[in-house]
Amino acid sequence: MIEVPAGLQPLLDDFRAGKRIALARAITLVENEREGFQAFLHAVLSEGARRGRRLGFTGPPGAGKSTLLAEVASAYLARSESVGVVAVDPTSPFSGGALLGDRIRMNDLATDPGVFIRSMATRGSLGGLATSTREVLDLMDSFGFARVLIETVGVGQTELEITGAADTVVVVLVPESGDGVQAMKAGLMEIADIFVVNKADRPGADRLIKEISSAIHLRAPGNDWAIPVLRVVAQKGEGVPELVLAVEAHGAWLERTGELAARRRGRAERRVRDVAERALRRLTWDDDRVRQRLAIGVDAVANGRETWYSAADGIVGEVVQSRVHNRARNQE
Ligand SMILES: Nc1nc2c(ncn2[C@@H]2O[C@H](COP(=O)(O)OP(=O)(O)OP(=O)(O)O)[C@@H](O)[C@H]2O)c(=O)[nH]1
Ligand SMILES: [Mg+2]
Repeated sequence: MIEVPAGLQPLLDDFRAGKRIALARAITLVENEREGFQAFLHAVLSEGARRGRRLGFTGPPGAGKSTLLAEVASAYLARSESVGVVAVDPTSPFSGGALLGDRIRMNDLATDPGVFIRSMATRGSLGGLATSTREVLDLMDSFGFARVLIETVGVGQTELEITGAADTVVVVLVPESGDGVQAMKAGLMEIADIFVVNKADRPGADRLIKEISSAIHLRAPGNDWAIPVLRVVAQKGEGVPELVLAVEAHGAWLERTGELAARRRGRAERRVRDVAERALRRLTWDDDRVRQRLAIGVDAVANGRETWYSAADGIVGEVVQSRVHNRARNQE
């Protein structure tokens, strides 16, 4: 699994040489889980800790996340920091036009040679989405961007999970009625490192800022990062320099307190477990004897002679047996 197939070697060379086209192809390789994708990831990730700072933007549909992300990206580009962008579009009927809209809004940005933008559509399988998005972020990191920006719509658990892959999470809300309450319900309160009240050119911004600020005070003490609530008009770039400063301050806090290392460790643990569990699943169902045991177990359950508990127990027993057997054979 760790050996990169010979066919992928040219792609690996181009990726290492920093060619954009190779990054785009590598992302496709990973998204489609084509043969050798894990070996490819292993190869580029084991080359050292080239880690970009990851900044996530989340919030309700149409809150101005893309507009804001483009502004923040421009600020980084202006100081010669390269930027990778991953925009995740949920395939929800409510945001059918999101991809096209993002393309238009990010157009100016996309012509800058310092930036690389990738949109990903969510798939049917929830786990699939979370997994491949994380891997695309890994690719972005190892390609060597100084900053990796992620946009997700804060609508469901999966989106929250992806946002959890960021070092700093910016939750973008707008003064439309009930947004603050909505945010708390959607679990956005728990994941925010920075709040942005965008579209502050519209009425109700002050009330929302107050609402969020008092909700923050109700949160459990002990966390000594004071979550800022920023007033922003992304369309005009107002409040963007303050946001960039807040992101820096949060980054410094993460490092000072050891929280950055803790978050990355937590992420690493989830990833190792994920990959190990996937490998175990493959190992289980790729084994002929296990599949035979499954068929027998299913019949027995259908006839009322076994329950799924005893049948599953039999399968686990078979997997262990099979491992012991293989190990003994390998040692001969
Ligand atoms: N009035 C006002 N409109 C804004 C502001 N920022 C963005 N918009 C507009 O809000 C609309 C949605 O902006 P986007 O940046 O696409 O929002 P989004 O959150 O990325 O949207 P989705 O990705 O579709 O969820 C666009 O028409 C923007 O021009 C702002 O500060 N004030
Ligand atoms: Mg968007």
